[in-house]
Parts: sequence; structure tokens; C-alpha cells
Amino acid sequence: MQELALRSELDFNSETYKDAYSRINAIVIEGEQEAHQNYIDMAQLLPEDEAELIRLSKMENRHKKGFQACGKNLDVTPDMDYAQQFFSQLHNNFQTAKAEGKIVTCLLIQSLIIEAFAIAAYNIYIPVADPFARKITEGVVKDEYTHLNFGEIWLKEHFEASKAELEEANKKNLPIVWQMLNQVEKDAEVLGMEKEALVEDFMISYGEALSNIGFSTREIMKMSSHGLSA
Ligand code: Y39
Ligand code: FE
Ligand code: FE
Ligand code: FE
Repeated sequence: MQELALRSELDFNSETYKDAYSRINAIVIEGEQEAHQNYIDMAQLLPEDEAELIRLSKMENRHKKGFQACGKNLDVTPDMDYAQQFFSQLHNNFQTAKAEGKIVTCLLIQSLIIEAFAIAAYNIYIPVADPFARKITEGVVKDEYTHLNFGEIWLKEHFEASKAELEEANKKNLPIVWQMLNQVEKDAEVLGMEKEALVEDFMISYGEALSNIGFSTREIMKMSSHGLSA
């Protein structure tokens, strides 16, 4: 009931809303841009899957354009410097893994962690979005499940050989996600998105992905606990 009362108070044209939107919208645009490039990079590391990965990279580029339109529609200028900073740690870790030819780490960062983050953010955003952004986000989130699924299937097929690298990459990158969630908490709340709901949705998607890949419940619990103190 309180949720409903809060939601009805959202004023998409208020300065408070637009100020928070200038950062969240930028984060999403930058995320889509980086995801676009990450799938192109992974296509180089996985020539067998090149056509599929290029198809996914093009979807990310369309997502970016959709979210740019959402910002314009609210007359908001996205703060792209803020967003680059927001993604810099995951970005650097992806770049390092790519340079070392560590495709398993690249897949964990982009196709599991970032996709699960996107799915959580978009699912929680849809019910509180302005009507224009809601329509766009509903289309986008369907694609993000396809992206997560690509990572799941590849890692499931290479599970035994990937397991140790996945555990290491999880330990290194999951704490960064908690920091990112903490950083975005206040702005998300202005948009009607609760951090608790974001964390819950993220852990459901990420945990389900780890399960589908082949990790046991015990292993998933252990991996999920990493970085909780961040
Ligand atoms: O695969 C993708 O399309 C992912 C790039 C997009 C990431 C979106 C990250 C959203 C975080 C927003 C946090 C708002 C509460
Ligand atoms: Fe996307
Ligand atoms: Fe995606
Ligand atoms: Fe709250």
C-alpha cells in the first residue's frame, strides 16, 4: 500500500526526478554501449560463435538508442562522465581479461553479471517508468534474457574446464556489483526503484544462471556470499 502511495507521487517532469534520471539514464546508455563493444570483443575470442555474438552486439546498440530516446523524451541530458566512472572497474576487469584471452572471465562479467544487473534494473524499472520509457524497456528486457542465456549455454558446455576461472572471476567482480548498487541506491529510489528489490532480482537471475551452468546449491551460496560486505 505504501509502495502504491509512493509510486503515485512520481513526477517525471520534476527537477528532482530529472536530476536522478540524468545519472541513471547515462548509466544505462553507457552500459548498453559497453555491452555492444564487449560482444564484439568476445566474437574475436570465440570465432565459432562470431555470427551469434555480432547479432547480440547489434541488439545492445539498439538498446542504447532506445534509452537515448527515453532521456530526450524527458528533456534530460545524460551525465556520461558519471556513467563511465560508474562502469570503470568492471570495464577495466573486462579489458584485462580480454587482453589475456580469458573468455570465461569475459563471459562472467558481461553475460552473467552485467546481464543479470540489467534484467534486475529493467524489471524493477518497468512498473515505475514513464509510459514512453516503459514500452522501450519492456522490449529491451526480453533481449537481455537472450544474452544471459548465451553465457549460460556456453559455460554449461565448458563447465569443468571453466569452473576454477569462474569462481575466481566471481570473487573479483561480484563485490564491484554491490558497490555499484550502493552508489546508485539514492538515485534509483527517486525513480521509485528500491535497492532491496534490485538486489533480490539480481541474485535470482545470477543464482539461476550459476545453477543452470552446473554449480551446486552449496557452491552458489558460497559464491553469492562474496563481496556481501562491500
Ligand atoms: O547487457 C546489457 O544490455 C547491459 C548493459 C546493460 C546494463 C544496464 C545496467 C543497468 C544498471 C542500472 C542501475 C539502475 C538502478
Ligand atoms: Fe542491452
Ligand atoms: Fe545485454
Ligand atoms: Fe528505501
